[in-house]
Parts: sequence; structure tokens; C-alpha cells
Amino acid sequence: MLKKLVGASVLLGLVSSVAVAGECDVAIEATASMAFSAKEITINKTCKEVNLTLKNAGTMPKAAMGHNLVITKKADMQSVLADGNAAGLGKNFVKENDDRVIANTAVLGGGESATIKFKTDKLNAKDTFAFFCSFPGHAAVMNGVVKVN
Ligand SMILES: [Cu+2]
Repeated sequence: MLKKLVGASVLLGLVSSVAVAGECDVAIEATASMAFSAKEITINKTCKEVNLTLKNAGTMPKAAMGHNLVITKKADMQSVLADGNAAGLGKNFVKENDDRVIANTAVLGGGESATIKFKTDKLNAKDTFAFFCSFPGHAAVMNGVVKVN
């Protein structure tokens, strides 16, 4: 089922749009230019679970230009990236059973999409949460903020 893309601009470079979805669904794209379609994901605090859909709008195979979406505390991002890099593509560039990871999709190749469901109980108001792509080298540009409203 293809979820409606909300706040996802097709204009390259317009990264200030916000991926706000009705209810507890969030949809975001990884664009062909190695960027996320939004710099912010907003999650309604009433949602116990969120359905998050990532679409890779590119065309290249995942080994060359795959993208995933990982959510952690911002403070954990760099160490999760380092461990994900070591874990490799076979593990979707996420260390197995990594407690720091609140949610992650698989690495998707061009044209692929995936929806994951995750619990929001680790998200709180006092910490800052980030989302990013853990494919090596991508997170420097493919990252954003997860807000709970
Ligand atoms: Cu990526």
C-alpha cells in the first residue's frame, strides 16, 4: 500500500518541507540526489506506534546508492553510524540488536519502498532525536530531526 506522501516536495533542494502525516503515518523519500525529502519528521505524541514509509526515489541499485532511515538520539548518531558501517550492507548498515536504534528500515535500492512500524515509547521531550541514512558517507547530508508534538 502506497501511503500518501505528505510534505514531500519533488523540487530538488527544497529540503525545508516537513514530513507531517495525519494520524500516525509518516512518509518520506530518499531523492535521486542523495537527500531526504524533508529535514524534519514530526510524530504526534498521542501515537503509541508509528508507521513509517521510506521510498527510494532514485534508480541505482542498493549496493551503489542504497538508502535507509534510522532513528536514534542525536547524541548516539555518530557511534551508531560507526557500528553500522562495520556491520555492512548485509545488516542494512545497522548493528544487530542495537539498543540505541529506535527504528530503522532496510537499505532500499532505487524504486523500492518499505513501511516499518515502531513504538514511540523511547521518544521523549527532553532528548533530541535524529533520523539519518546509515549507508556509509550519506548521513552527513541525509539527516534530519525527529520532533514529538
Ligand atoms: Cu543514503
